[in-house]
Amino acid sequence: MKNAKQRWSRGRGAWILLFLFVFVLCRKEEKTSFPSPERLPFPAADFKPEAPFQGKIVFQSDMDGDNEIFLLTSEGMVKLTDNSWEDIYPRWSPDGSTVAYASNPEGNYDIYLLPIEGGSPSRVTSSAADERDPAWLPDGQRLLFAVEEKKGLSRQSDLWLLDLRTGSKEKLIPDFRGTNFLADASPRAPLIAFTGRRLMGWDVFLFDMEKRMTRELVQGGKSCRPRFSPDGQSLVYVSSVADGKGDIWVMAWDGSGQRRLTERNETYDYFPSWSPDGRQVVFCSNPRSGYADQGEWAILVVDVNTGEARPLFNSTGRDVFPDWSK
Ligand SMILES: [Ca+2]
Ligand SMILES: [Ca+2]
Ligand SMILES: [Ca+2]
Repeated sequence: MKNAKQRWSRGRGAWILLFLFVFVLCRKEEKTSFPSPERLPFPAADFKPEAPFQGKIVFQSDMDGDNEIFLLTSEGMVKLTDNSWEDIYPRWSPDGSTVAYASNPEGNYDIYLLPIEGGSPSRVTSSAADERDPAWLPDGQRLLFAVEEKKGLSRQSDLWLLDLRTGSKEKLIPDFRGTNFLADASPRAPLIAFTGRRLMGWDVFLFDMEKRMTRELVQGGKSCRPRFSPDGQSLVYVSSVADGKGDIWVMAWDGSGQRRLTERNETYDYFPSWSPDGRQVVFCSNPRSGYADQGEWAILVVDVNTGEARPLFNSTGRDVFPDWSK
C-alpha cells in the first residue's frame, strides 16, 4: 500500500513535471510563432561572402523558395524575413536603422518598415493597388514608392511621396505622361532620379522637387534604375546600349559624362547600388535574363575607378536588388 502510494505520488510528480514541460514548450512555441522577423543564421554559422567588404548589404533572394530579405556582412548572412509570401526590394534608411521593402501577405504589395535591431515590420501603405520600389528621402521621414495599377491590358506605375510623420501622401510627378517608377533621392539636393517610359523603352529622368520640373537625362529608350552616389554628384544606372543586354554605367547628376563601367558583353548586368564611400558599386549579373525573376542572378562588386569586377555572393536562388549601407 505504501509502495503503491509512493508510486502514485511519484507518478503524480511525473505528470506535474510533464504538464509543466508541455506548458513551457507551448509558451515557447507561442513566443516564436509571433510574426516578428526571425534572424536565423543562414545557411551556416561559418558562412562568409566571397570577398570581405565594409558595411552591410541587404538584398532579395528566393533561395528558400519564395523571396525573402537577407542581410549580408563580412561576418556572415542573416535572414530578415521568413514566411511564405513575397518580400522584395529592400532599401536602407539614411541612418541605417531601418529597411523599407515591399511585401504581399495581404495579396497585393504594400510597403513595410523593418527595424534592423529587432521588432516586427510595420506596414505603411494599405491600398488595394501594388505599392513597390521604396526609397528614402535624406531626412529619413519621407518615403518614395511606386503605385502600380492595371490599366486595360497594361500596367501603369506612378511615383508617390509619403510623409511618415503625418501619413499624408501625394503623387510626385502629376504631369508625367507615361509610367514612372524606381525612384532614388539625392542625399544632397531636392532631386529625384527615376525610370520612366513615355512611348517606347525606358529612360532615366530627373525630377526637381523645388522647381517641380522633370528632365530626361538619358535618351534612346535603353536605360533604367538610376541611383545617386553618396556625395550626390554622380548617378549609377543600367544601359543596354553597348551590349544589347545591360551594363552598369555612371554619369554626372546632370546627365553629362556618361561612361560604361562594366564591360561584360556576355551577361545582363543590373540593379546597381553605391558603396557608402562611393568607390564601389554592388550589382547583379545573369547570363540568361534581365528580369529579376528569371535565370540565375549573382551579386558582384565593381570598382568605380578601374572597372574591375569581382564576385561577392551567389546562392542557389536569384540574388537581386542589393542595397549597401555603412
Ligand atoms: Ca517571403
Ligand atoms: Ca497595396
Ligand atoms: Ca553586360
